[in-house]
Amino acid sequence: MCNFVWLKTSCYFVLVIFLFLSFLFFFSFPKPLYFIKKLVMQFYQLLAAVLLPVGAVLAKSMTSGESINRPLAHATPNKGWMNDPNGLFYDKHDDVWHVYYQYNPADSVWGRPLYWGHATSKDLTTWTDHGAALAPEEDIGGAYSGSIVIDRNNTSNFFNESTHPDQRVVAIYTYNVPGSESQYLAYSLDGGYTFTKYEGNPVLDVNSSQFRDPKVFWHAESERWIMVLAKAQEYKIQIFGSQDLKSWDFYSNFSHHGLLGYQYECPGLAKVPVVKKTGDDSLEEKVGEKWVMFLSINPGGPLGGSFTQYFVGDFDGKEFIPDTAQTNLLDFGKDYYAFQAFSSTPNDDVLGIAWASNWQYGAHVPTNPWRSSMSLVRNFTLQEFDANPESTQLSLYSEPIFNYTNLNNNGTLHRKSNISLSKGETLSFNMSGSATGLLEFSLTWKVNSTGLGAADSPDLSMYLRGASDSSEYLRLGFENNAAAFFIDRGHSSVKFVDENPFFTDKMSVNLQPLETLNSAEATYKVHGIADRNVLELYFNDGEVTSTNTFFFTEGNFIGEFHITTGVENVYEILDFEIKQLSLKQ
Ligand code: KTE
Repeated sequence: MCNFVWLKTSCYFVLVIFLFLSFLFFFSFPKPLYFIKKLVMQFYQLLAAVLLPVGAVLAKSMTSGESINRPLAHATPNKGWMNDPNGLFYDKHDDVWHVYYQYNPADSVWGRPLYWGHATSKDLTTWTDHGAALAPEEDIGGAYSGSIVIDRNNTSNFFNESTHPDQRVVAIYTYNVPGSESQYLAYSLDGGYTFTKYEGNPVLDVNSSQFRDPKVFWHAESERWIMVLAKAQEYKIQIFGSQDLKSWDFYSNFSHHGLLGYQYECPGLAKVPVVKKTGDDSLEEKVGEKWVMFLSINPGGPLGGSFTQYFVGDFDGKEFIPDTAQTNLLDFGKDYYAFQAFSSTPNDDVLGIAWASNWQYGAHVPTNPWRSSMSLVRNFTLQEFDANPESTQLSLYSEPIFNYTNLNNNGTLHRKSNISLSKGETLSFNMSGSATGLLEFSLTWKVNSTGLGAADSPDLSMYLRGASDSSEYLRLGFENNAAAFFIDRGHSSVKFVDENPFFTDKMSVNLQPLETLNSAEATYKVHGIADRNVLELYFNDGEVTSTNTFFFTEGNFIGEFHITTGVENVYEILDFEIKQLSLKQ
């Protein structure tokens, strides 16, 4: 699809070069032919006035059909519909990461028969799509969400020595037909590419139509497989235990916690390392572990539609006990849902992915012939977070896995100096020449609030503008009086952005200082990755995140980054770097 872009660009290029060369040629004419030159020049001006826009329309018409704003470093299905991440696992033997997903290959909206799609990666950044891996029993059915475990000790007895212990893949998923949801097993003898259904399915059936999304893990302390799954509309996360993945004993309910919304979905339970920053804040040392219960809600999210929350507590092998009554948002954006953690990660790191969309509008976003992408993989740890001057909380911090191995750096612009921005001054970075749509940036700024009155626009703003049409842009920024970072994704000529009533265009995130220098000065940091139609923002080294899709006209990739302020002597850019990246072919 990207050769369409080159086709469009090269049409333009040839046209401009041809006009330029012919102007040069006629300028060199001797004086006596001046009147001919004048006539010809007028002809060329007329030609340019007509051809260039026509060329653009022609070129664009050649690119319609396949949407060319497909993200480069976020997993997307080649075609069809994607939601929830499923069955995430790391194959230690082949050093391959596997992502499955809720998949409708027949259309770019959710529908039955619903499959598990499959993608793999060696770098957790670039993905290869393998299409459908797990099919429902009947066309009226759906292989709904679930998880995968590596049954190294063959407790299920599905395997023999011919399957390497690191590749003894067992999927546990909900088989849904209208009116019934029960839990099924399928195992793979080829490392997760094809599956055989267990002939004893279902392994867990409580005669319910709202009983789904099993997340299973091995609990070494009790030597049991533990399953958490949703009794969705009773607001229960039910916990079961098993020795062989086939027979399950009910252990406990974790119910009516957090925001209930319409229903519970896609729960997860993971043991998360507690880390402390040491010395110069770059190193982290592990000081303990706590258990985290993840839970998705849809609809009923605080920003509308879907969202994922989490609770911090302990797990004794049967029951999850939260430390407090507090629930937490896993991400403060609109497009981070159905989070799932990987199985069998190195060092048992807690790495996970969410669906980068929202049920409120996911079926209407203007991409084709596919819809939705996954988020980047994030590495989660628990750290002390100073919520306010008198309280600290144990909070999830996340760091994006953004591996450059298979990416080209198309150019880095870096301003590492203390730049005090004066009112209305703009710091501009232009990378439009080779806009790929994949940008990574990092900005650390300092606020001196002594100069801050009730000014009319006390903000620090960043404008991320389209390379070929700068009237389409994202506006991000920080406002010290509100102690909040804002995201504005409403400036686009794409109809969906303007017309969809749920595609919230302005959001914000409460942002406390990364470092308080004194009573008047503090520093803040944002690390962002924009990938054609998804923007992930990590604040203060991952203390809080906001993930949002955005949609510009096809091919109008972000190429300009402008930083400006509406007040005098308040904001200082301590460090700014921006990288433009592309895929290695
Ligand atoms: C699906 O809209 C319904 O019909 C649910 O709210 C979506 O449910 C099915 O997607 C989820 C999971 O609970 C299901 O297993 C899966 C969450 O595609 O997105």
